[in-house]
Amino acid sequence: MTSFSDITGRLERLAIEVPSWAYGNSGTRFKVFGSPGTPRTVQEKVADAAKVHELTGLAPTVALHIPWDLVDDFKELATYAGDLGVGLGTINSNTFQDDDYKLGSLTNADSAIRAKAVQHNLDCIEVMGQTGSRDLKIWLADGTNYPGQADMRARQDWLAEGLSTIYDQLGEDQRLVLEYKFFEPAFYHTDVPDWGTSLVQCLALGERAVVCLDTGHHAPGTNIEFIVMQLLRLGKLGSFDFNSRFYADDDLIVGAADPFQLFRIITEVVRGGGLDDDSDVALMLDQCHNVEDKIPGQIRSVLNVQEMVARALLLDTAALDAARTEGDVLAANQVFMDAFYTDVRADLAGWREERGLPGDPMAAYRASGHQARLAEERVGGHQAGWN
Ligand code: AOS
Ligand code: ZN
Ligand code: ZN
Repeated sequence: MTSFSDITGRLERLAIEVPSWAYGNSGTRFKVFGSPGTPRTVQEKVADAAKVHELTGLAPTVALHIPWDLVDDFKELATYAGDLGVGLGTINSNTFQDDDYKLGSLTNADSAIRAKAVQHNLDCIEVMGQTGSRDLKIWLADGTNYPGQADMRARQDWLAEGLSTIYDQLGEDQRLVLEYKFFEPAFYHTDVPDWGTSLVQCLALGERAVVCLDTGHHAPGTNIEFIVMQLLRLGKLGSFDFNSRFYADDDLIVGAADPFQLFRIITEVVRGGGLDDDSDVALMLDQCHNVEDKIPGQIRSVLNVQEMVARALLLDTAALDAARTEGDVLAANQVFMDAFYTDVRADLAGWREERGLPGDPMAAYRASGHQARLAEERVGGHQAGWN
């Protein structure tokens, strides 16, 4: 039987990358509700991310989105981040907001637009050289809204061609992480809609091309933990974009909609070695905090992941294996559910305090008055743009 003290070593190494855009005003196509204290600059986003890490010890790196987070000097930004106790992480390219990309970017029928999208990703690789980032994450909004609108097969070939040009420019220690999404903003077909497409495109590129699994990017009812298992088994799970959803890609706080699904996903991550010392699976958040304050929203998120990791690490794998071997269905399910229902909150709080962290980071943030200070200092933050 595993006890909490048996798992603290692995908990200690848990690192969840936060996205810069989670700290900006975001929203839906219906409305972006600004909130006081919202960052107005990349530096302020990094400072907010550093506050999350300061109170939780869980979020040592910040993912950037280019061009949203463009600065004149990324080395200076990396130094600024380092002074605050965090590093710059994944670089997310953006070929979904330029008017040229209305009919696609890497899959556009116009070779000049495809070349422009490739160049943007090459520019992101330049940024990676300055930030020291390992991962270039590519998510494409590419797709169509109507049957007949485009040649889906030609688009796969163009995609492969563009990704190959990008991949060839990566450094030996860098990776191309290809994210899939089953729909939105395109509604008839998406050019990287599922893990199979991302996988085959990555296999064609090479060993440093891996899949990003965004937990909000599947049709309702999908067994996401099966995909996690399969990609880990193939050595092709590069990273997660954690969030939660009730309907589509809602980008809500991870674990808020379905903590049991998060637990099931994490158990497969643990089973597949994704939390081992030598694992290069990146755990990242990809969320928007439209109606809640962003820093506490991110604190809640990383705590939710930490809690499910603790529960998954407490899974009695010996008892589970024995029940499975005996074909004892109910016993195996009970062992699994016992781990899920284990309340680890008090143990986690005590362990945090032993390490000089607040036992309850959410309460600590609330009591700090930090949000009110930001609202006062960041005049105009309320209207700060999308990112
Ligand atoms: C879009 O739905 C994807 O999840 C992207 O990973 C991400 O949201 C985008 O790059 C930032 O908005
Ligand atoms: Zn994502
Ligand atoms: Zn998404």
